[in-house]
Amino acid sequence: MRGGPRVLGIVLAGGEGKRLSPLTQDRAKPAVPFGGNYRLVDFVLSNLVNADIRRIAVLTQYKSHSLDRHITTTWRMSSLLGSYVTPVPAQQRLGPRWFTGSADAIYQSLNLIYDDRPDIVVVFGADNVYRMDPAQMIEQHVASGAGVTIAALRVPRADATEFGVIDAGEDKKIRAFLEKPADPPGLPDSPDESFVSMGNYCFSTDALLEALRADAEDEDSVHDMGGSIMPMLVSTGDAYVYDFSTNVIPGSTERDHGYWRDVGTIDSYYDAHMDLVSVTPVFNMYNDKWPIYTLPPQFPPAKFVLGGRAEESMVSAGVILGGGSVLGSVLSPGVRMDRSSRVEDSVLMDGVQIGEGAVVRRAILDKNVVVPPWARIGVDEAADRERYHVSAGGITVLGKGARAIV
Ligand code: ADQ
Repeated sequence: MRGGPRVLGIVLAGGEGKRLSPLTQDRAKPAVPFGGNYRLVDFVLSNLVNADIRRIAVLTQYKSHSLDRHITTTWRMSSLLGSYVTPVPAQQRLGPRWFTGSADAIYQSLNLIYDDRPDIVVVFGADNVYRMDPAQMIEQHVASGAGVTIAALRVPRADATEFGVIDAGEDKKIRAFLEKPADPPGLPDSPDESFVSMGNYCFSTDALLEALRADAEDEDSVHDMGGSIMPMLVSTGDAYVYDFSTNVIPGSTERDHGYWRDVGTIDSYYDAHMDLVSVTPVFNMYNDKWPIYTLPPQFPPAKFVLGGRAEESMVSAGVILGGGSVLGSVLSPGVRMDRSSRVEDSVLMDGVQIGEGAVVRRAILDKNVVVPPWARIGVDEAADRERYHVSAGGITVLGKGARAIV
C-alpha cells in the first residue's frame, strides 16, 4: 500500500480440500481450476495485488506441484520494484515435521516476517471466490489499534457449522469466537443468520508474533488459525471484526456486492459455475475495474465449424466445436467437440475431448478427460453412480485424464 504501513501478505494455500475430491486427487485445493481460465488462488492474489500489496508469500504443503508451477509462471512480479509473489513449501525448518496446522505453517515460516519487517501482516485463505479490497480492512485495523482484525460476513445459521462464528459488540470488538460450533448462535437482529469468519486476518506484526510463539509453546494446541490463534486473541480483548458488507469494490453493483463463495464441495463449486453462465450472474467476472488476473495458455481463438454452436456458455480460447452443441456450460482452453455431441449444464476443463454423438449433462470433467463417441454422462444417474463419482447434488465428476465408459 503506497504511503501507508508496510504490509506483507501471507496466503495459506496448504489445504487438502478432501470434499472437492476427485478434483483434488493430485492438486492442492487452491490450484483447482475455476471459470475456464483461472485457479482458485488467483482470486486472493488478485485482491491483494489490486490493493497494491505486492510482497506475498504463498504457504503450500499438500500436493503443491501444480500450485507452485502456476504461481511461479503466472504471478512473477518485478523484483526490481521490490515486489514478489513467492510459493513457500513446507521446509521442516524447525525439525522433522510438516505443518501441523495453519498457525504452525506461519510459525515455521517466521523467517519471512523477520526478513520483510512489515508493520502489518495480512493472512488470507486461498480457497474462495470473491472480490475484496484488503486496504479498507487494513485502514480500519490501523484506526482501531487492534492486534488482529477478522473479516466476517453473514451466512444462514445452518451453514455456520463449517465456519468460525463471531460474536461482536457495536464497537466491533469480538466477545467470543467459536470455531465450527455444532450449534451456531444466531444474530440478535436476525436469529437465522450467523456472523462468520472468512478466514482473512489482518495482524499488527507484534501481535501475530506474540500469539504464534505462545501457541507454539502450548502442547495441547492444534496450531490452527481459527481453532487456536483467534480464540487466544479474543480472550485478551485484542480482536476486532471487519464487516465485509461494508467493503466497496470499484465497478461492483448491488447484485454482486458482498459476493463470497466457499467452493469447498463439488456442489458449491458446480453452483458457482452455473452462476457464471447464467444470463444475469451474481458474480461478474467481467468487472475490469477490479480484475481477476491469470495467465491463460497460448491458444488461437475458439472456433465453431460444421454447425458447432454454444449458448449461455463461456467458451475459452483454443476450443474447437466441430459440430457439437453446448448449452449452459463452461469450456476451458483446448476442449474439442465432435459432430452431433451435446454438452449441457457442465464444466469442462482444459483439453477435454467429446466424441461424436456423446452426451454430457450436469457433469464436471477434469483436465484431459476423454468421452468416446456415443458415451452418455449425466443421463442415467444410477449407471453413473456405479462408474463414476456422483456428488450429493447429483453432479457426475470424472477425474483428471479419465476415459468415460461407453
Ligand atoms: P477452514 O477453511 O476449514 O476454516 P483450513 O482448512 O485451515 O480452515 O483452511 C484455511 C486456509 O488455510 C485455506 O486456504 C487452506 O488452503 C489453508 N491451509 C490449511 N491447512 C494448511 C497448512 N497446514 N498449511 C498451509 N495452509 C493451510 C477457516 C477458518 C474458519 C473460517 C473459514 C472460512 O478456520 O474460522 O470461518 O476458514 O472459510
